Amino acid sequence: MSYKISLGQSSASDAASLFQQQGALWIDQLFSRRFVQRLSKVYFRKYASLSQQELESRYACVGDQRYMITTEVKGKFNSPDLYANGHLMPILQELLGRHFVISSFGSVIAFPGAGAQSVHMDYPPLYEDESTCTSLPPHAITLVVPLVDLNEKTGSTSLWLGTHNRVGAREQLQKLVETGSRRESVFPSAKLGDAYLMDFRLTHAGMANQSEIARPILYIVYSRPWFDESLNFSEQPRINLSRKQYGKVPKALRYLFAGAAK
Ligand SMILES: O=C(O)CCC(=O)C(=O)O
Repeated sequence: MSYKISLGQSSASDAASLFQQQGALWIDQLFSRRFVQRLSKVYFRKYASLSQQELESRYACVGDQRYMITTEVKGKFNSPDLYANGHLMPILQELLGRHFVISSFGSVIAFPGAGAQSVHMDYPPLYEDESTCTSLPPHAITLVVPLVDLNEKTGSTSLWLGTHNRVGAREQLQKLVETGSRRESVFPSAKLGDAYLMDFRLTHAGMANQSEIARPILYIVYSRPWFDESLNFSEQPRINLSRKQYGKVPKALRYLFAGAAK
């Protein structure tokens, strides 16, 4: 079964139920290509030119030549078109309930020559018992917005569909870490404007960047309001939103940033 949808052909509840089955959803042209081109231009100017020393002192290294950068929520990045996309909000509401918030907001950049990332889940399981974890609805979902076209050269994200709700996925993950095999995974060849969602429990890994250009992806993690993601952020803030920029968030959407340090 495919995990890709086109807007206009799927209702929010169809999209949500496909996501629930697969643990991932690739949404064709969720954003306009032009909008993402603008984000990409700003991102490359501000972040892709940081020296290795700057990157290492400020941000987590999440693989070979791969860094997690908390991008400033400012200018084009401080836009409801990005963090409160009108097509996405109803899908997230179905999956995370009405009171979800933005848990973290940043990017992962893989520089040319970066090797494949080690296979992982984004967070340790909430409960020891695997069948408890797999029977629960999602508690956190990552929205990935590629800032270049993703393909086998630039490298996408390998996804093991269905692992978010499958008993046995923990054991499988251990084996994948040992073997490095990508055989049972799929990857979205997402074009600028496309986006994909991943359940926090999904097994996945960034692919190698075999191209000559840096490959950044923006991510926004949406979660239930009680979820605390701080384990992933020992080296940097989860969200970089100044008081001034918070003032630019429309009042009706400020609840999304309830967890941002201001
Ligand atoms: O680089 C990617 O495609 C995925 C990155 C990722 O999954 C992570 O850093 O947790």
